[in-house]
Amino acid sequence: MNFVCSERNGKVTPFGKHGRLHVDGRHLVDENGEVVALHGISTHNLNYYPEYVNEEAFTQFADEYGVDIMRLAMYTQTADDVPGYADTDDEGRRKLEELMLTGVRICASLGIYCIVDWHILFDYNPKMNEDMSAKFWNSMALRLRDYDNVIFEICNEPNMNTETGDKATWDDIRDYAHHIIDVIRDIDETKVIIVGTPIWSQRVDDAADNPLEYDNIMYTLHFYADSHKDELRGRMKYAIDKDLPIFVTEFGICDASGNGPVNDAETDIWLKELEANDISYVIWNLSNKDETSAILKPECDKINNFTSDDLSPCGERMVRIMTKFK
Ligand code: IDC
Repeated sequence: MNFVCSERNGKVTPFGKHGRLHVDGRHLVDENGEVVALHGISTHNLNYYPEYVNEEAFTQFADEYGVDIMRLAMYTQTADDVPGYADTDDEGRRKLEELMLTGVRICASLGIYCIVDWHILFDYNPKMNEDMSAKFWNSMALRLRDYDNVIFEICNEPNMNTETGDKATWDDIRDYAHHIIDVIRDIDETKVIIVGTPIWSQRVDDAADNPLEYDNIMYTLHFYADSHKDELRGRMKYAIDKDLPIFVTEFGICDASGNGPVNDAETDIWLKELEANDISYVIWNLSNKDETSAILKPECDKINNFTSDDLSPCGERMVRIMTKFK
């Protein structure tokens, strides 16, 4: 069974056009064997901003902006004083799973794709919450078996403990990925699974040197245009030359804090390279937080039916980027 809508209001949806996706060589490929690149928006922390997961908002993103993928970012540990999946209680976890499912169902009804994101950040090594992760992915794999529009992202950004300098290595991530991919594939063999890379998902070169042995796997690259430039693009090129399938599940047009100045020139260079290489990308973030990367102005308290007046400079840029693909 498949619960994803192929036609809406007399129009073929992105899912209707592409169907279930798989990975071939370094590309994401559709049911007709055509290479696909998806473009969309990431939520901020779902635990923090659950209200933006609503049908009207996602419908506007799909219909007006031409977004064909939404990323549902669920933090795994406390951030901004809001508990994550791993450090809340059972009731908190139940609610987060329901919210995730609501987001997936909305995307399915719109016929767009969506990423379920296990958003590690302060838990810098994915092994820190590995048991909880296995529990979450077992549940998601079971509950989302009939949703062919879903992609699983199993560890947002492995990184480092800035106090001790202890880093999550590619070997740690590989080890974790083997465990979690097996948990998922025991239930569902079809989902594309995206694996984070070391140093805030910037070391795609490490993954390219020693990729996982499974099919249908992609690797995360994240960039923030005002912080990450030629050096990171060099690592991307290295990985592309080694045929590594890359997915940019998060990028910012500002600096790596999610704040700071907008860097249009570097954003242009990045997006041109991604497009030339058919790499999918998703912009950070859907919220009205008082920070550059939020697509809504801080004074916008609406949760849908946004007008151009509600959009921040990042939101305006997002609309220009997304509507190109409409
Ligand atoms: C940032 C948010 C900010 C929040 C912070 C901690 O923009 O509001 O206070 O996280 O939760 C990432 C992360 C992403 C970050 C983003 C900007 O994946 O969670 O969001 N960023 O710092 N990697 C590089 C940058």
